[in-house]
Amino acid sequence: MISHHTEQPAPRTGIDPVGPRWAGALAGIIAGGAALAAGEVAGALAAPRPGPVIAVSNRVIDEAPPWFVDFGKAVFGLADKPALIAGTIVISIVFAAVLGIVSLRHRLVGVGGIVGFGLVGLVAMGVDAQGGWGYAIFVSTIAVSAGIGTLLLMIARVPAERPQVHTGVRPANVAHPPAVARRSFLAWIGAAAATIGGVALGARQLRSRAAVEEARQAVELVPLGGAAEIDALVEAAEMTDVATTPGISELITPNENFYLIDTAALVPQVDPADWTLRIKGMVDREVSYTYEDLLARATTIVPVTLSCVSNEIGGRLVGNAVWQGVPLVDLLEEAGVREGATQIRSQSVDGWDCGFPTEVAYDGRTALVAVGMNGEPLPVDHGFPARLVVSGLYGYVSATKWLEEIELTTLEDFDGYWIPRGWSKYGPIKTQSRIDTPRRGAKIAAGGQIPIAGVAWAPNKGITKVEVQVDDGPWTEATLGESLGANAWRQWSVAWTAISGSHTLRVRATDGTGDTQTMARTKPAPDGASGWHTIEVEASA
Ligand SMILES: Nc1nc2c(c(=O)[nH]1)N[C@H]1C(S)=C(S)[C@@H](COP(=O)(O)O)O[C@H]1N2
Ligand SMILES: [Mo]
Repeated sequence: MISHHTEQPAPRTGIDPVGPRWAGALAGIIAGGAALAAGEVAGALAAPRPGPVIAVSNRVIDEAPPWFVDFGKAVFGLADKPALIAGTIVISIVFAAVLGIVSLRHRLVGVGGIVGFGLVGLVAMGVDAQGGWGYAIFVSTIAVSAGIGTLLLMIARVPAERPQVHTGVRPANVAHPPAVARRSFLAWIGAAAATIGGVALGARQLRSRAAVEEARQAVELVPLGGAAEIDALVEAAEMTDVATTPGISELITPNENFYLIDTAALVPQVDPADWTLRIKGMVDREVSYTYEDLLARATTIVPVTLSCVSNEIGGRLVGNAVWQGVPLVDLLEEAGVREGATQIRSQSVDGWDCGFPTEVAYDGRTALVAVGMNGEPLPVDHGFPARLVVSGLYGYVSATKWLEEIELTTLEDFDGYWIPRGWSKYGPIKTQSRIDTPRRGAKIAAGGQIPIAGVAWAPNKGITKVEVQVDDGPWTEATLGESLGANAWRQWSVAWTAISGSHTLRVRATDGTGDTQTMARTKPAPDGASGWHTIEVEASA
């Protein structure tokens, strides 16, 4: 391990006898890369269990303070997860570079650092809901061995420091031996980097075998009589003047445009062939259902608007889809809910959970174990093979994706994932309305008639009235689109002729209980934003 250049006494010119830092850093980076790639390939052998990078990213999402997560969402938007994964890799690489530099003098510290690095991954994979300790030890051992081996191999090849030339003229004969060592070192680094790239690609390839999209494509939803009825209803509703207003939200949000919110760094891949839904806890008998069981019983089909509690006034974290599934109470009845079971807790395969009062499921509203979304099996991103959809509750208390377990418990005994993170225990959706067109800040032509239009929702209550106010004028009642039922949002439109100048447009909705949205503005935390969506536009001749 001692390289040739230490045979000579160290010159006193400030030359480091153990090699330059850049070389140490490179050796460390390559060692870190080798550890990551080896860990990922070992992890991919056990896919869909999460590899070390995803497991660590999952822990960051779960343990990070809310401001960190909010910051990530604000800066990266929908790309917040790829950004988090990239961040995990970058931090690992920087750490590895530092370890490499330290290893130039203290190899044991470098080795210890890699072991520490491996322990972080081990714990992350061990505690992950889709991981496990045996798996974690297997993957970490392989990763750490590859990391240490590569570090020692590379450090031993670090070239001597290039002599510092104070005269500004490089002595012709001095440069050669170090140059050869440097070239050989870089050749080793290059070869290792290529190997790491290959292994990483292999890991990706292996992991894609665990993807369930193919299994999903093969699923056939039960064709329902009701489906044709709903299709006809939707088709008719889509032809009204309100629905065809340019710029208005589509009545049914296509799956690929439906907002996505979850804490999974990598979308869980659940093979329906080895999946069951269990109902347990305060029940007379535990029951479990296979995917086939649920498919055969998924005879309820209904449009329901789903919203995220984080949706800002005027925001886009809301969508309306036609869900197909099994009524939740049918399954609960088969298990037999015991006296005193005041809360329904549900959990996903990746360990996320939430809960809502049992009485909500029994108050007559639509509450489904859903297997279909807009005529297709649930998209993998939206919870394949099954999820909960409870009309009138925000997603964070009800809409568990990749559903695996329903547990009857009490309100006191359990708080869902988001409750200790600052969100309200109860999450009824607040009645809301949004102006889709014109857009905020739009420049419009004065004198001509334009539509002001959008959507309003109060799932489980329904929308009965939408009103629009221009500047401080009177509230004008909008024309409503066809209703798809009390669970679905309603499109609305008003014709407006603007005079030159800037204008403030406001909207407010009234729901089926007769309540009109409050003008009092609140932030989304802790129980959903309130207030009227208000925008400014500019009209000119
Ligand atoms: N497994 C799991 N299910 C989950 C979540 C999650 O983080 N994990 N997030 C919930 C939240 S906060 C919302 S708003 C909805 C969003 O559902 P969507 O992504 O299908 O729009 O899913 C809910 N179900
Ligand atoms: Mo949410």
